[in-house]
Amino acid sequence: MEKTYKLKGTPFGIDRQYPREIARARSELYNSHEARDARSRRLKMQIRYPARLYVEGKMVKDKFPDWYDMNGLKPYNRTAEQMFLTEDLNQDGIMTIAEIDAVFDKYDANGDGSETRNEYTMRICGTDPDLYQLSNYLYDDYDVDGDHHLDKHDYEAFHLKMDSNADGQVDKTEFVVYWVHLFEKYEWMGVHGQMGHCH
Ligand SMILES: [Ca+2]
Ligand SMILES: [Ca+2]
Ligand SMILES: [Ca+2]
Repeated sequence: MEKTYKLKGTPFGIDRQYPREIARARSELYNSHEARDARSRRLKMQIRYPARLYVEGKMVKDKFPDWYDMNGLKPYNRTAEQMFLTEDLNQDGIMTIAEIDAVFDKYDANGDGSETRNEYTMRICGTDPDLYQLSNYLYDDYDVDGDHHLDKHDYEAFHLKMDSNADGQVDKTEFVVYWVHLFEKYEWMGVHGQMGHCH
């Protein structure tokens, strides 16, 4: 919806480059039996992002049922900056390992000091189901040693990954650059092997 709104007023309705796969799916939808039928009966027909056919406000076809919508996080650099400002608890412009640890404490549902994939992704499901797929990818990134638990060791390693000039500190610029890259990397990734949906 938000996307549709943003596109209003551009000369051809589409102001950004859709990846070819989406463009093709949208064109297939437009030429589908259902769409032609709707047009011939003068019903209200819409193709919503990324490739969903709506007739009279009802979705009749979805080419990417597992699509996850990251538009809510755009622009990524603003989101990343906002994350840094909230997570930099002592507001000194530096993200420490202890501050990263504190961020994850809120996902530690059973309070054992380590966060499992399930605890993390369930919490994301509770706040924003659209981000469930992304949350699985992010968990892979946080869980540097891949043992499906987040603990001090992972926070140290994650801190190291963000510290691009290797001076032992993660400043706002490093943080934002790292996160924009992460968001962009996972934007077109498709469905994570773990699970399609919140459950
Ligand atoms: Ca700090
Ligand atoms: Ca781990
Ligand atoms: Ca640094």
